[in-house]
Amino acid sequence: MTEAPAVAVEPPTSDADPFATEHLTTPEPLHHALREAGPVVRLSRYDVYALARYREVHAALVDWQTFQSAAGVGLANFRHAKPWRPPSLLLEADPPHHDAPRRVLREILAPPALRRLRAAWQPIADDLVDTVLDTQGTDFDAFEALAKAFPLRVFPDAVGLGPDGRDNLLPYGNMAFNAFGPVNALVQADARRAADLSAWVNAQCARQALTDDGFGARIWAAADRGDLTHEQAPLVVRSLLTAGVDTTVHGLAATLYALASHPDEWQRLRERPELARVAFDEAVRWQSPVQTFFRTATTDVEIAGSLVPEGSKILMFLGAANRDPARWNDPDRFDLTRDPSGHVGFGMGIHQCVGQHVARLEAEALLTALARRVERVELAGEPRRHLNNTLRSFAALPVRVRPVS
Ligand code: QZP
Repeated sequence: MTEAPAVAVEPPTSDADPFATEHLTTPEPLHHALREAGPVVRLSRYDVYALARYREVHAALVDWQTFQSAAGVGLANFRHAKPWRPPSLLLEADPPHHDAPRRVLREILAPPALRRLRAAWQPIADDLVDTVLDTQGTDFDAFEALAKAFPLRVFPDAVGLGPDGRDNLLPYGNMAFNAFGPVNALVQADARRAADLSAWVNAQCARQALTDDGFGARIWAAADRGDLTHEQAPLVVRSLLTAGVDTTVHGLAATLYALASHPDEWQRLRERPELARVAFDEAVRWQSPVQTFFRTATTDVEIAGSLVPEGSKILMFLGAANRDPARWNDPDRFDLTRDPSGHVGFGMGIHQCVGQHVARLEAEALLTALARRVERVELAGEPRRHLNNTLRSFAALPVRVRPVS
């Protein structure tokens, strides 16, 4: 990215609505059209700029000085519009404010801190798969039975939540991820429960609501040490509850969908269970459970010859970048022999998903359990999508399995 030049080309314009049902349901044709149209495309409907090629998405993600987050990473510009909730100290902040909360959460969610969870989660995943096979037989909904059930069994306990109201977690996240988009029918449908869901989540962030051995307690302990203020602590807990549930549920669903629809890749995983991590990352590349988010230009900036004015919202298409043929060989293929590292499904740069090690641990435990007990897995019907302005989500994933005899 460079300073704005004296002469800049007008970027091509599209009147497509990326948040329309058609594109949320099947995003690939729009992604292809946006990549082909040019490195920057103006979306006239929302007066924002779109990046869909890997090179520009990656460059914008790593340039936090030019592409800020503090004006919000949704369509709403916090410079002019009041956010729907107090901004996240991580997601909706830039350095230097971003740094302390990020450092605290990075330590708490780093691989060494997760070793105990690795040991604890594998038997829980094994038990879940056993129970599903015993009680539901060979045909079941892998979204409900596995992708949803496993994170909800392990993650709220790891945070240290109490037993009541956990069924609010997915609807709260669904609302938060819709809120990054325009105020369309998806956002309006959430409005009825918004106040109650927010009140419940906010109450769970209080110190006395959390057990003394979870991620939540460790955030409060960081405040006692002076690494955060006591006013910041509940908002950092809120980030775990917002970003840590729906993302992993739909990320695991994407992985199970990929494997169920690619029998040769399932066989490869069966032969080499250590491929579980690659399978998850390749599925995150291939489906991009987080499809889009925005940045805001802090200055007039030239992107590949086009001027993007100061204050503009810039929509980054992670899913399009993750299938850009200029970056990936045979990008539409789900392929466990490729190296998916460098995908932008977890973002890139200073905001890159701080919970990704937790997500990978959940995926490893669940895929390892399944690969031990299931010889074959295939789709038993069309998967059903759930529409969300940001998340590529599932409502049902019917599968048929052949258990190991
Ligand atoms: C959501 C938060 C892909 C991101 C938009 C996911 C996300 C990250 C952080 C938060 C929420 O801090 O609340």
